[in-house]
Amino acid sequence: MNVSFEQMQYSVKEIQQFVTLCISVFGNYEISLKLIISASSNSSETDNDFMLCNTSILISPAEVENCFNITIAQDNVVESNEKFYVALESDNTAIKTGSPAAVEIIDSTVLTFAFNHNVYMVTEGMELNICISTAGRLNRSLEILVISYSQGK
Ligand SMILES: [Ca+2]
Ligand SMILES: [Ca+2]
Repeated sequence: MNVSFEQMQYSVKEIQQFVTLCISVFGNYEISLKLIISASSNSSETDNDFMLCNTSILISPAEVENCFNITIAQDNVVESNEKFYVALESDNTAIKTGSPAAVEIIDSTVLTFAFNHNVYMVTEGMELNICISTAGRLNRSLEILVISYSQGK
């Protein structure tokens, strides 16, 4: 009998929180079969960018499809898209497993900057301290330009 992923490529946005992979089952058998699921990362890190909740699944007789979820972490880091591979294995030689499926995680972290206040007041001759708050993280440094202009008299 043969088991293989329905799609060779899956794509998920980080914000969607999980991706569903489905396996097609071809062939007849009379007992439940255990399949081992493993993931290997290319650019993403296991348990950091995604979590494989189940490392095995049981396929019952007469089942022609079995789906499972992989949790995708919303890590709040602005980064490139990441990719990992999911493979099926079985220790039963009667089961033929198809090729691994690739999952691409599309980054959805947005970096935002804001001043802590809309209006600042300062006495003449004193120094004004302005703070900027950020949401989202970058794994490299970034230069932002601050400009000032005057309004009114
Ligand atoms: Ca990530
Ligand atoms: Ca991210």
